[in-house]
Amino acid sequence: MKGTDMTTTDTYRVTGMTCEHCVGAVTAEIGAVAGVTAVSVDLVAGGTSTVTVQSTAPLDTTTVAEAVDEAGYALAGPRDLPLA
Ligand SMILES: [Cu+2]
Repeated sequence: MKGTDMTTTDTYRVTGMTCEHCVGAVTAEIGAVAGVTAVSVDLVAGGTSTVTVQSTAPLDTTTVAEAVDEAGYALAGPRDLPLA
């Protein structure tokens, strides 16, 4: 065992979200992924929203994509967003 508070933060882009209900659905689905400790969504209604996910270990992009798909939305790009 090394560190105790290892946290990975990844940023994803999700399209198709339009309101707080969408945010709630995506937050719940991604939040249910094993290892995820926090999900925050920067909503861009009708555009490409930014979803920041914190987890105890690096997540598999496919797993996140499936969670987003489950919520009814689409992952637009994997962890490739440099936050300005
Ligand atoms: Cu909505």
